[in-house]
Amino acid sequence: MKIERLELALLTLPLVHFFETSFGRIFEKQFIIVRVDGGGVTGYGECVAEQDPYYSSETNETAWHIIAGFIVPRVVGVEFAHPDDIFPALKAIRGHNMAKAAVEMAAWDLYARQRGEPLSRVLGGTRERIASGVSIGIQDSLDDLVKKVEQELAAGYRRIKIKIKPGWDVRAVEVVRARTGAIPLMVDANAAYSLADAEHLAALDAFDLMMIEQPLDYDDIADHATLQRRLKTPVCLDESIKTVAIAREAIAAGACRIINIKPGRVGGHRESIRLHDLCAARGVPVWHGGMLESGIGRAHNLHLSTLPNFSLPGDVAASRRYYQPDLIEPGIEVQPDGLIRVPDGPGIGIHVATDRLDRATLKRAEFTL
Ligand code: OSB
Ligand code: MG
Repeated sequence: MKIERLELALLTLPLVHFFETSFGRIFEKQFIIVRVDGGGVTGYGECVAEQDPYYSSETNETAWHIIAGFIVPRVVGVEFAHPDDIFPALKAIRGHNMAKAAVEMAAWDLYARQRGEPLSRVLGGTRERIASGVSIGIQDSLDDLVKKVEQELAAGYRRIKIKIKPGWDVRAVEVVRARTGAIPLMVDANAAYSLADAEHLAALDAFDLMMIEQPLDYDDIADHATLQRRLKTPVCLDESIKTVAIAREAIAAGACRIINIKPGRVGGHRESIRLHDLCAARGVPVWHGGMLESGIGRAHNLHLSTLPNFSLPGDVAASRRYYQPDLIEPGIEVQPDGLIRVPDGPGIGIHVATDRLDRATLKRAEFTL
């Protein structure tokens, strides 16, 4: 497989509804789409970096800089036997996993399309449908939050995650539990707490949550281990799991009982599969996270979620929850039973509406051999 041409486009898309986490509130998403061409076939990837370096240290500008200046010279015009070989070929570039993943994942789509096989099969997936959950941001009021939860349950979603932060945590969970009953419920703190809050976080143990995601700082494995010893609720790590090696240490330290996999955070599909396999071997369940992706990134997530140890519903919801219209046609839909059917056409198996992509594009660059 050879990438003969690589194109970058920086896009902006308005969100259907604002999204608020402990980092702040956003009304639109800016992101990079990577298009690769080879052998008359096209593949797509999406970079999950955001405008601000809050979720991770990467931003769209750093990703653009790293892809254009350092990744392109190592992949464009280079013959690769398999997309597995791309991440190791980028070893000299330290970090910048979101930039690497965007290119690597586009190459997987290209490879699968060249073979005429769905990406799920090429990745080693074993399911045709995946269980879908939703992530609900911080709202203006607890009433708004309950309304949102009820709306998503009615749409069929199998698991509800609510974002928490100091001042919007125990009470929010208590109200949702009281009003919606024994639903599969979890919370995500996006690193908003410290170990000094352990006592306060232990109050969440009363609500039978599936897990608490990333309560403490993004690089604080040791404190998560201390916290997990004090909580009944399983800790799930997101931001902290930047590499497979860190995951191995986190599991050994008892810092988490569940791991959220986002290919952008670990460098693409190959590293996600390695992380998935490590967790399977250690008896740690995983689920697929989300980064407010457009339909292109979402389709990649859908295919990766077909691997067997993705045993918990992920944040891979219908595309229309975030963007209307989205960049793909038809959109990704959740069935009334809360499952999403994985496209079975070649590659990611979706059609990119290039006219919409062009309209949302702020800047573009092209690289050829
Ligand atoms: O922590 O999982 C997170 C969105 C942006 C950045 C970080 C996170 C999220 C979400 C949304 O929770 C998940 C989704 O795409 O539905
Ligand atoms: Mg998270």
